[in-house]
Amino acid sequence: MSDHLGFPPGFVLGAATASYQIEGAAREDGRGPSIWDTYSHTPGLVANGDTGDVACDHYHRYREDVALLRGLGVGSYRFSIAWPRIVPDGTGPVNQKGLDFYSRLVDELLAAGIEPAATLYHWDLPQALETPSEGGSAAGRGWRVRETAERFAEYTAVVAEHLGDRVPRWITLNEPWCSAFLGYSVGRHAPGAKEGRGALAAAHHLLVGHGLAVRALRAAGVREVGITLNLDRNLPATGSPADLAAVVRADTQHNLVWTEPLLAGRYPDTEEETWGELISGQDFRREGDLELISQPLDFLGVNYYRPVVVADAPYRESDPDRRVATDNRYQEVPLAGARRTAMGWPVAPATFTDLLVSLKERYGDALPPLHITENGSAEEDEVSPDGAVHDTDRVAYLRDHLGALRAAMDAGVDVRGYYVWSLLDNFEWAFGYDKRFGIVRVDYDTQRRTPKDSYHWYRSLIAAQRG
Ligand code: IFM
Repeated sequence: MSDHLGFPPGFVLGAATASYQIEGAAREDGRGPSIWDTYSHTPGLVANGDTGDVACDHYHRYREDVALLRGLGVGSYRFSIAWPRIVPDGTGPVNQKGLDFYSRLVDELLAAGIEPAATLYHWDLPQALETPSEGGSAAGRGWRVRETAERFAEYTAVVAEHLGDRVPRWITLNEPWCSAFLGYSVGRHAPGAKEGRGALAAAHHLLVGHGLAVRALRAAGVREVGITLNLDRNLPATGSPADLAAVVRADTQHNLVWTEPLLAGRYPDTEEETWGELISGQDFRREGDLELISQPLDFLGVNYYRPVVVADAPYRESDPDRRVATDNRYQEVPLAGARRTAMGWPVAPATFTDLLVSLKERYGDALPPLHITENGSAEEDEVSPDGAVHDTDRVAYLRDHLGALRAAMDAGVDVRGYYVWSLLDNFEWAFGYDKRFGIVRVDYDTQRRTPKDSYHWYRSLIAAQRG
């Protein structure tokens, strides 16, 4: 059942996870609380009241999980580091036990012949940076304030000093769109705020934090530095001028707000959109910020799952705070004829090729090499009487998206690696444990891991690629 897509030699085939989604051990070995602990423990915010307290218990079972990675044959494993394990209060004393955990994980990976790829921020902000703890030295207010970006750089420097010699690939932020807009505008992610302007400030401070972290990583002499964005391929619902304009709004808020400052050193300003105006002149902008944000990168991480079909929606100009809210800018409608995953997301692999090619067309030589840092699907998995999980839809999804990636490379896009999301079923944020993205099933009652058919398929693909 193997496919051979003929990726160039050295192309990385990997798998990805993130700290809060798999680690558990939320109150162990000095880890401080994060905004996701607070959010998930607030009744009504996460499906079934699920939390990351135990998750996949990876903190204790990391050796077993690295053995699964070794069995898979991946060249690289992307994991994230929980900031509150390293600096429990967001600023101040460093927790050696937290550093030791990641050090053990990295050594285990290296011993298995797997390159570690570390993400520094996959959404688990120390709670003290959102709301200061009594007697603590953090100012609070999360990414709304610049201080959080500065604390992020300090934490980055600590981690880089301890792991920089053994971890070759570093990702500063994962999907800052989610942190800024789901976290501070829509309220569907921690810290659950619903503020227009708060989201704008958060977006800018996340980018400043990225820039400061790049500097810290360079100072530590690490090999490769990048950032991961979740970029959308937005399609118009109809050819009407209103829907086409809505696509521009969607592209601007979802993609260009990040790619323009990072790759072109400016905020977007299109005929339809006024982000430059929204952001410039705000008191949180400082001279030199765009130079800091647009420092050269070794790679750009792209997470891709699905296209978004965009229809015009009433655009209420009256309330400036609501101008940045996603639901005030366009409306998503179903993609006719497409299968939907368990997330309700349409499956349309060719749009992956189109997104990657469009990035190359827009940025040309200013586009760094790409790593696909996440791609995968949640499916309604069932355990068969034989104990196996025959996840044929996920296999098809992965095969078709890897094919679409290959097509983009054939069209001239420089892509260096691909990480499947995810190695394990895990805590899918506001959806709790209901949505399963893993190529390995996790039974949350027993913590038993069962490789699904997709794991076996991916292993064959990797073996074929290695020749
Ligand atoms: O599970 C998430 C991950 O944390 C970030 N990217 C999207 C995935 C699936 O929703």
